[in-house]
Amino acid sequence: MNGIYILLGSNIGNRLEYLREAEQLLIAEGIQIMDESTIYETQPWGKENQDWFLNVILQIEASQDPLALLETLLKTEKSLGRIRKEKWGERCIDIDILYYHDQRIELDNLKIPHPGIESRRFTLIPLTEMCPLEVHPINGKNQLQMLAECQDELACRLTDYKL
Ligand code: PH2
Ligand code: MG
Ligand code: MG
Repeated sequence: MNGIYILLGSNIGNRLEYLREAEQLLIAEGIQIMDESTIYETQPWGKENQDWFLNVILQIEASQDPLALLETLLKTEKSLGRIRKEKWGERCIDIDILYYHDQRIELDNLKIPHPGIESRRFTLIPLTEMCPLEVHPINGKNQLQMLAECQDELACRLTDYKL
């Protein structure tokens, strides 16, 4: 992988506004936005009895190492009012690190590449749009291959929303 990729998701309240505010807060933290995917409206994965998400992926540049970046992302979630309840439950904003170049990290609080990438169309579709041929540093597959093999059938709809 060439680059740092983060996934933003929201499924409560004014979802688009949460994504926009998150991006502005990240910029204020000194994070540069290099590229952004289409915003998708996606069926909830993992716990289906909740509202649909808006998801978008950003390719960023940051001087921070992965753990410091995680702290910045958690701080941003907090300042947007995120309250952590259940795993996979509804959230006004979630910001996850998907890839940090070819780094591999396995800590209790941080796994990179994100372990959910291969099993989630809502992640693989925007990644395939942005960097179809970039290779996952552990399984050796590119984003397009992973999408072709993905068993997830939950819907991901293109939207016209802009950050
Ligand atoms: N995030 C989850 C669980 N389920 N489903 C969709 N569609 N989008 C998400 O961002 C999402 C999810 C856990 O973070
Ligand atoms: Mg998440
Ligand atoms: Mg998260």
